[in-house]
Amino acid sequence: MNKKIVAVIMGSDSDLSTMKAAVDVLKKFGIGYDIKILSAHRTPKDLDLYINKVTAKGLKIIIAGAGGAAHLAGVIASKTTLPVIGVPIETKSLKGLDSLLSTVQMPSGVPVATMAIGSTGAKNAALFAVEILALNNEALKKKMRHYRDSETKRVILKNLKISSF
Ligand code: RP5
Repeated sequence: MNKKIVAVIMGSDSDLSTMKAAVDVLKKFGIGYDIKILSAHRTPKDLDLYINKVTAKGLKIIIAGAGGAAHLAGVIASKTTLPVIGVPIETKSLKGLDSLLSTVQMPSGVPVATMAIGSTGAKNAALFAVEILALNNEALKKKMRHYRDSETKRVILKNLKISSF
C-alpha cells in the first residue's frame, strides 16, 4: 500500500458499512490510509493517544464518521490543526439528523468539514480529501479530472437513454 496519508476513524464497527464508501474511493485513487475504530465517548484516552501521533505518522487529513451524539469529528478537530472531514452516520431513531447536527454545529474557530449523512457523505469525504491532496499533486489532479469527466459521461448516457422513453 502507498504511504498512509489519510486517517479514516469511526466510532464503532457498526459504522464500517458506511465508511467503506470512503475507503473504496481512497483505494481507487491509490491513497494510503490508516483505518481505526476510536470513540470520543467509549475510548477517549485511546483517541487522544492516536491524535497526538497523527502528524508524526505523516497523516495529512482525517476523515471521522460517527452516529448519534456524534462528537468524534469535533473532538478530533479540537486536538489537531489537520483538516478534519466529518461523516454523519445514519441512525435508526433519527435517520442521522442527530449525527448531522452534532457533527456540523461546531463552535467558531474549530471547523469540521461536514459531509452528507451516510454513504454519500463517506464517499464525498474521501473525494474531498483527494481534492485537498491534489492541490500539491499534479498526478492526483489529473485523476480527479478524469473521475469528474467519467461522472459527466455517466449522466450524458442516462440522458440519451431517457430520450427514447
Ligand atoms: C457512535 O455510536 C458510533 O459512531 C455509532 O455510530 C453509534 C452506535 O455504536 P454501536 O452501539 O453500534 O457500537 O459512537
